[in-house]
Amino acid sequence: MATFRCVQLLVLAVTAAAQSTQVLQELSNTLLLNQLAISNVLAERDSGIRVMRQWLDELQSNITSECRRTRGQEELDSRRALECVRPFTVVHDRCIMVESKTTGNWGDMKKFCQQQGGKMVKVDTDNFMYHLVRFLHDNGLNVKNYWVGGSDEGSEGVFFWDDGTRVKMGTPFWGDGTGDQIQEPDGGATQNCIIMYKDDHYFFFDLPCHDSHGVICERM
Ligand SMILES: [Ca+2]
Ligand SMILES: [Ca+2]
Repeated sequence: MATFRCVQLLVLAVTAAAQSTQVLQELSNTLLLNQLAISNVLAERDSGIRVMRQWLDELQSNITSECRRTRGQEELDSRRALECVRPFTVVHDRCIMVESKTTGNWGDMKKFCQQQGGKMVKVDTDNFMYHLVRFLHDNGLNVKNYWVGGSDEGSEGVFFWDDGTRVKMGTPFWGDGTGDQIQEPDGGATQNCIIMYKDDHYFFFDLPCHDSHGVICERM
């Protein structure tokens, strides 16, 4: 009887031990799963942080280069403003003087610009031309025609600026007449000097160089 009781107790102990082992195994599995989940979360977090860091680096780099560009432009503007003193004034990064009171032929007005420490203006981009014409209107200077620094004197039909570069032809620089709709330049050998012509929105016209008009000068 005593032996049977011992066997019973042994069976119970073994069963209890087996149950404990299973519980431990289940706990271990749960722990492993949790570790895996945490690892995934950490990996995702690290990946997110990496992306954020890259994004912040790019943002910082963009801000730095934009600051440099703005600072450079401001320095250029203020240097230009310091250099560009009366009677000249800054028009779209160029140093300009518009003379509407003194008038003369193309050669006389070329000398006039030199006496002011500049030379006749070179209008070589449509952007600058737009701002120059706007400047004339904004400052009540749209009352005269103005000589500019281009001519085809000595090279009929081929216009050059003072510095030897070719004058761009066609639109948007040249006008097309005020009544005849003929594309300028149209004067052949009788018209060799370029003017910004008031009655055609200040587009270029070739006119006789001995005519008397105002001038736009530029300080380089
Ligand atoms: Ca000509
Ligand atoms: Ca003409």
